[in-house]
Amino acid sequence: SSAGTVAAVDLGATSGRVILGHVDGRAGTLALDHVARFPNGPVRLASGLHWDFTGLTRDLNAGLAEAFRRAPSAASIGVDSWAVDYGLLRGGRLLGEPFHYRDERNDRGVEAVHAAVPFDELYRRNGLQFLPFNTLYQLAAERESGWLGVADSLLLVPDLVGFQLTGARLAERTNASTTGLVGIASGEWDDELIERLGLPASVFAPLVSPGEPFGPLRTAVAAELGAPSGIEVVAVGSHDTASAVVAVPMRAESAAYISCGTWGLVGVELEQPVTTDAARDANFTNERGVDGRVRFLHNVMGLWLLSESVRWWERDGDRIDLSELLAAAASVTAPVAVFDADDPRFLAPGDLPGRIAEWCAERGVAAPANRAEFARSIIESLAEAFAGAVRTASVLSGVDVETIHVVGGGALNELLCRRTADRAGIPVLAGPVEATAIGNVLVQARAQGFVDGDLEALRALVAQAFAPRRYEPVGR
Ligand code: LRH
Repeated sequence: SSAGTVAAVDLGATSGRVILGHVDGRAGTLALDHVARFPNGPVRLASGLHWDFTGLTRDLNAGLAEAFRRAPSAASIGVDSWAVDYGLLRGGRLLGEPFHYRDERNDRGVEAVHAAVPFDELYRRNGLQFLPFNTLYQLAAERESGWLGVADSLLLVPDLVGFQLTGARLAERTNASTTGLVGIASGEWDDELIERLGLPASVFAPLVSPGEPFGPLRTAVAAELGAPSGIEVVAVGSHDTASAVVAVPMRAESAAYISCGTWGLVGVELEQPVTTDAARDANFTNERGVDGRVRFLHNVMGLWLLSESVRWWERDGDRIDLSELLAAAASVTAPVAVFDADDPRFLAPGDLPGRIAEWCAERGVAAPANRAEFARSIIESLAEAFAGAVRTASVLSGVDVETIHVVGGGALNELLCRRTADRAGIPVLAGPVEATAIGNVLVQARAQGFVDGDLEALRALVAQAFAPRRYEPVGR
């Protein structure tokens, strides 16, 4: 191994970022340089809730240009974002702004898909938990719009960014696994399923695995960005959660992880999928990880519950200081409602405090009385859902969980980490916060030969560079 620098583009719900990663495999060091941060919120158009992909492209190109000014010898670029969303193209031209998965069009799609292929069978084929926004349901809704018939290609968002940068049409495997259209056993597009759902097989791009080349930059792009000569885009775990799991400093035989940002992805890493009836009924997913590992996990609603509540409270121009709100939540002494964080009513943007109050009213439970109590109720409900999902993951997979790793923004939330440890009765190791960017960087660094080894070797590097913070469980 040697040393070098790579650029990670991470498109999250709270922001998009360009981050440089400096990796020295011989010295065993890893450092991040945050180059650019830009908004990545959805935009509501007449047709529904969409990405602002055009604005995003402008901002991320500016971020990459700045990255190359700082690191003129950067070796590669890797792109990750949240799962399931895609753009449609014809002749290389994007057919409108991609839909955002929180758009409400999916319900019709679910019915149509399950009428054609019952969920039991889907689960046996693709191993995915039921989430109403999985790409296959979005596409069933899309079919009605007519645009799917016009498109000649479909690219998931990180692949769409890769296409803009390189002109290559490829589908990175970890993210492709979240479409519901990749066979769990084959790891390839499930052409029979695609046909039964009435989808055009020709729109799906060839699959590539993390670490494989995606392509060199288009000449015009390289010039515009002032890119180092010879720089290429490398496929990473382009599903953000796949990249995050790479950077969990865990021993997978005895650990669970919670990749906690907008979502709380709670599970374990396995060598083989678990698609038993019990796993299906518990709504556990088998997403494809880096190096062919399986991310056996459940989606818990996550910090969205808090951020969207804050957004609601701020809608009239109020400004809320998040750390003050969390401090107030930590000092609430009255018992607060613990609601079902998995309830689908919390998925769509809007009045989340109102929906939490409605959930409580339906059950005759006292609703939180002020913002501090709402925040506490959200944290307690998340901690309870996290603890429950860790127990279920352990039972279903046979992994004897001795530690719970919390990575992502949630690792900064002390109250959440502490209450998760308490409610699970298992120590929590918090950090790194930047797991997704680190996983993106490390897979590129390995492809460039800056580090060697399997995921365990990469995780050892992470543990050394970002020592986790430990929370011991104290009563429930
Ligand atoms: C987290 C995430 C998650 C998906 C959801 C759509 O950012 O990628 O793994 O289920 O977004």
